[in-house]
Amino acid sequence: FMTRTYVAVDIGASSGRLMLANLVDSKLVMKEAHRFKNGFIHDKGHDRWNVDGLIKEILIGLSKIKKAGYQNVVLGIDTWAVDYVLVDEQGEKIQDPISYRDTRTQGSIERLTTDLSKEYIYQKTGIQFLDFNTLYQLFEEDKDLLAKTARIMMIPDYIGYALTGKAVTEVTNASTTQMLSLREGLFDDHLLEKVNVKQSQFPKLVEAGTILGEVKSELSEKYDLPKTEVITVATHDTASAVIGAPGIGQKWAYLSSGTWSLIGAELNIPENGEVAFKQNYTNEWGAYGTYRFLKNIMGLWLIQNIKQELGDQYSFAELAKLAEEEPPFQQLIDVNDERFQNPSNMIEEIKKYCQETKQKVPQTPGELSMAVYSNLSLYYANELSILDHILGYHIDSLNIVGGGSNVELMNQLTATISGVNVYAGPSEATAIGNIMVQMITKGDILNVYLARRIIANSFNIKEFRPENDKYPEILQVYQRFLKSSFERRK
Ligand code: LFR
Repeated sequence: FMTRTYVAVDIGASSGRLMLANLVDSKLVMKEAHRFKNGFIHDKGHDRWNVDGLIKEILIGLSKIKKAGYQNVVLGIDTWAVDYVLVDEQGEKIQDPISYRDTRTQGSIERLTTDLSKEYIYQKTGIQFLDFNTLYQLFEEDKDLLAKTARIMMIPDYIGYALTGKAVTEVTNASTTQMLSLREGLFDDHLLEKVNVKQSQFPKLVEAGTILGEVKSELSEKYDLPKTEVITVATHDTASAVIGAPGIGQKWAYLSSGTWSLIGAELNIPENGEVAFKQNYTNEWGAYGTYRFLKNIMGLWLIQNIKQELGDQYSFAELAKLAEEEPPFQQLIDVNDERFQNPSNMIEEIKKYCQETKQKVPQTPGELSMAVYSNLSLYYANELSILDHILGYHIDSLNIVGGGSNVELMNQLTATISGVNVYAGPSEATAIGNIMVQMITKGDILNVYLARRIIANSFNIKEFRPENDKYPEILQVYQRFLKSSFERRK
């Protein structure tokens, strides 16, 4: 028995892909149909995404799928969060969207919260304070452009609109704007007013797992596409990744490891109390009424930049191999320090950081990679203990998904330092979660619980157990270090 064919369009900050999927005898079978690069470019004073280019790549991918013999597909789109496209009365994009890494929002949190307290915003929204949240981006937006704006569309919603002509605002991604009210489930008027936008500028809110519509016939004809039905999935990539995590263990946490590392737990009720606020945990909305209680960690962004600055002479796998030849924990780095968000040169920034903190300066590609991997692992282990503290129970396993789950060195270090079993894989969890929501919407799978069982049975998930007493004390040392680092940052 084989189901119909599904396509996941999954676009991250550094690359995008179209994955083809079927259920064959209750196993999920996936293959890549098309892959392309993504990245922001500096244009007209800002770092911007080439969203038209991304749409073009999707159309190219779909026409390849048709050529491979598929006449009929279902499709879902997910991308990174917080960024948006301004659309005018005629339904045209006003400008290329500005990237969340653009410097325009530096200091915006402070500026916006002079008369609206952080506590108030957190109580309302339950969303972590990141200076790139849509709230602060809109606060810094060009007022003339906003006045011309008929609709504000989040990136994946805009792509869906460009393909089908239908506009919606999907909630998992909308929650990352930091403008949705937890209590009402709608955009909060007070916050909208603060940034000069109106409820009516957002297309209607929909849950993940709703049918959007068919790809426009003019596009189908021009690009020779299969008949394509678009479903609004969990359009925030991290929300899709959480659905795509197999959920192994009793009290499991996930780590979606890509450009960002998102670590946290899936909750049925939001946790926006004082400790969560102080620890800057977020309650992003998940599919099917869940909350993604998590924290953003700078993630493989550090390695992606190092790789690029080394002229791409090493692959990620080669960098991991070189790192393995170096001893871990040669220096402690607060990987979430803002200075690593968009430095002009990552390698130099890391070296400077080590000089300023009077630590050994990593020099070779292996030393630099090990510095990043070992500090990311430490940061993960630290967050697991914070999660235990906030949630009031012990997390007993960590499901690492995404590209970073291929780095065995980090999986093992994380297990050893945290004392928790790590289950690594699938690395394509985001595309898988995207597909699963489509399959549930079309009735090929009953619910998320079964979807996760199918995922666990379809992919090779590796277990990493803690190696006892290998690095005694290192986590405590790191915790003290982070504490003093936070104090410095304040
Ligand atoms: C990961 C991610 C994170 C979000 C960041 C910016 O790709 O979506 O969840 O905080 O990108 O949008």
